[in-house]
Amino acid sequence: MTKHRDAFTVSRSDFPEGFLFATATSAYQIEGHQFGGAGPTHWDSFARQPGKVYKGQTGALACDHYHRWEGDLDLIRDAGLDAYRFSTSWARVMPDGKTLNPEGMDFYDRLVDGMLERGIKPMATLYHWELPQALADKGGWTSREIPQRFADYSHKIAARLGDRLWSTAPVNEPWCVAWLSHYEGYHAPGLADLRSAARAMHHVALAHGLSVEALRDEGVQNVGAACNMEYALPATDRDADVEAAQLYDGIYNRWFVGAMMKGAYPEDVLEGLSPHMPEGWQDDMALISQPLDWMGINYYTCKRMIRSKGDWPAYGTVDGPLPKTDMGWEICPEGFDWLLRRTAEEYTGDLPLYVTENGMANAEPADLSDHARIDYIDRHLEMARDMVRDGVPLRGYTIWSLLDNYEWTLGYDKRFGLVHIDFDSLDRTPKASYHALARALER
Ligand code: IFM
Repeated sequence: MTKHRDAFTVSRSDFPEGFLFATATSAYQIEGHQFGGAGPTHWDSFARQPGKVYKGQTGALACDHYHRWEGDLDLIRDAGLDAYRFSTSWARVMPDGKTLNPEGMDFYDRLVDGMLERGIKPMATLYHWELPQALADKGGWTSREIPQRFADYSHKIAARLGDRLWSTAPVNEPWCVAWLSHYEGYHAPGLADLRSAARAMHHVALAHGLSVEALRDEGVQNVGAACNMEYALPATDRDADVEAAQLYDGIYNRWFVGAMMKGAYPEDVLEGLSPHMPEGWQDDMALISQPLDWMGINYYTCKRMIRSKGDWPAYGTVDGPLPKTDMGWEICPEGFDWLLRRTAEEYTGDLPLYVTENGMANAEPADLSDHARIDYIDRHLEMARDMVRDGVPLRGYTIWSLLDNYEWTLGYDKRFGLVHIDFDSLDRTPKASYHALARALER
């Protein structure tokens, strides 16, 4: 049985003054989408399809953060965290994707003020996956109309909240929005089609570019991005497996950061995707690569890749030897270290980097002594500390997640929170990791 740490070895004083410690959630995963006039989303429709989502669960009630947000912000403040990465819900602010719902916008206005009153920096993300169903009906991310709509929504958010946001990122985890949802079929809308995926891979990047432009137009400061990355390892040293790992790295890790930072998609990925790309995509690259103020990376795990039979991209994964989280994801802080250093060296240079998500799902013991989570976070923080000492311009670290919440396809079955949610009573109970974190941030 693995012996886990029950306290953090790393503390705030191991990092330079101003290094930001944050926690994150997202709108649909915690708010309770049934409240406040929010419109139907493609996740509601996806969950109604048999077998797509654990027990057909949705974000209708979630953690009822919509009514309990003040207590939740108190929890962030009391842990000693500096910032809160939250998302605004497109379907709450614009239930049909285009018409403003004042009640929805007012909610985020109160939320942002609530953070500032508590000394918490608001880190906003504008799209964390709840596409209004009305826009899904128009083809969703396979359609070029959706990035244009996203720009309108970005303008509206920026005009109302932009003066008080500490940072803003347009799209959370573009790879998930595009590839996981249109090629792997694992997230809404659940497509498994290369042509749709190629279109989504470009339209999501375009949405980022248009949104950055809208935010800049409205005078919003400190604009960045939150790209997820996975460390791709060849399962053997066979050339075919090495190539499979490189291609996975290209699709997952290099596509969006390459587009945003260099204005170019990786050539090895274009070999497979270019026949399916929307016409004239090259003309959008300057818009997509306009300057950012920071780059965010979400990191959880590594994958061991093999060449498989079948059509491009013809790769698969095999099980690895490292201990796993409750998601079945290997715990691999080495990959975190490698990906952050590679991103800085090859893409972002001196631009500030933030870890915008890192954390683990854990099946907690009844007494909420989630030492496995303390261990996971501490091991990644050790890597972060060493990177900072080595001169990597890493400026902050964000834990996913503040609360147990709706884990998409896996419903409420997987728990990522520093704070336990009883999904019957909706009571919040801080876990051992929450208390240990508060102690580490005081030191
Ligand atoms: O819960 C998700 C989140 O919505 C996006 N990043 C990964 C988390 C864990 O799977």
